[in-house]
Amino acid sequence: MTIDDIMRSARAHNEWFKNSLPMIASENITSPTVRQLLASDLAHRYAEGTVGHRLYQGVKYIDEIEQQAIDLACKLFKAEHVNVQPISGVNANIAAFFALAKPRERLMALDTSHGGHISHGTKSVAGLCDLKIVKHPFDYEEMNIDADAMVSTIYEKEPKIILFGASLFLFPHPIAAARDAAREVGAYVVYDSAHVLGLIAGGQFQDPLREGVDVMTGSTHKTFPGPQGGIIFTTHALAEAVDAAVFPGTVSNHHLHHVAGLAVTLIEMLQFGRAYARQIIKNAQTLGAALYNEGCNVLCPDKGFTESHQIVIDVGRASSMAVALEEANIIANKNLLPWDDHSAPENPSGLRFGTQELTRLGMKETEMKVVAKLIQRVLDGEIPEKVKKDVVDFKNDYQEVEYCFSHELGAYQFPEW
Ligand code: DSN
Repeated sequence: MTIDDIMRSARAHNEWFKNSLPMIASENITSPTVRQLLASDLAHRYAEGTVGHRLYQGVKYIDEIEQQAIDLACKLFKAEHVNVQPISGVNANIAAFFALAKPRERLMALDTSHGGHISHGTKSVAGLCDLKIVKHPFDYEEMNIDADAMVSTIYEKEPKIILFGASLFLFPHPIAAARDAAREVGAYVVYDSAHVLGLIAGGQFQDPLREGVDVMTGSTHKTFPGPQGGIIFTTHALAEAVDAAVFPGTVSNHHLHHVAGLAVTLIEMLQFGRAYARQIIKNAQTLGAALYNEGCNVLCPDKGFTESHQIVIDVGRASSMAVALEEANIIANKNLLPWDDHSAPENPSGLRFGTQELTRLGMKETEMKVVAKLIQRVLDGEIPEKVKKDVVDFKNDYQEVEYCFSHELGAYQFPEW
């Protein structure tokens, strides 16, 4: 392997995505300004500690940037306290669980087969913290937590943390229904906003901090279109415990170039977040309806398919379909559905699509109908290579990042390359 080989692969990747429809629901694309910051000297530095209380010298500008990011996040999310140091959403969850629960206490969370993230289960963060899992009761028809059964389970099992949020996340979760029971059993309410942080920022999904959560964790690169990273929001009362669980608890050095990129994305979202989030959801609902009208088994037709950035189709053989879509340059993922055989997660029946990145590239309802047709042709068995030609032609008109201030760089272009 030479440097040229690596550069060739990276260029090939950029070229592929330039000509593709990226629809993985957990991804997004950053603005040109953020991409410049990601390549800045900030990427090389250490700033262990908190603003004004660092262990190393050389951080006077880093302190300015991190304080700006904190202030902007507090303003955008109307939060009492924010920590911008977790380097991923999983890291944010580790810190939150570490701060709030002791080993062998109970975490009430969604099962992965019901859409829960892997870090909500014993194979990952919950296991690492030695937490005992209590599953949220799940309503297959509603594709949501069964609120009444949840309240009974809270009284019966007395979890220490009641966790909301998911990776397969179509509708807002019943936070308010859990609040009184949580108080009575002494549980903390935590919301993992990783997927929907950008929708919350734009005021278009539920508002967990107003609905009564104690802690909201998130990742900064899904519907929130920033650099990859994590974030934690909490109350003044829990601030010290959460900050200590981040540093020195679970992070040594945070990623300073990402913090700068996050600050810029927060400014972008203060300006454009409402319009962006609204369009993401409109696009998801339009895509769901268009696919449904084409004959696809899109989940939850009676509920308008979705209130988030995601739609899910039950296709039966999702693994081969996801590969066929990829051959047509439509990038999506197979997804376990509640009624699938959980012992064979590699052969699920669902396909999950997110509209947040195509929306960021300027697509609206008209374009979603075209995208639905392209997806449907592949699902109907047309040769992917044939569909790919039309995908490439169509994508050619969507090469700039919208909902931001600068357009000097194309979405897939790097100036130094
Ligand atoms: N696994 C990611 C997703 O696609 O939902 C979240 O980390």
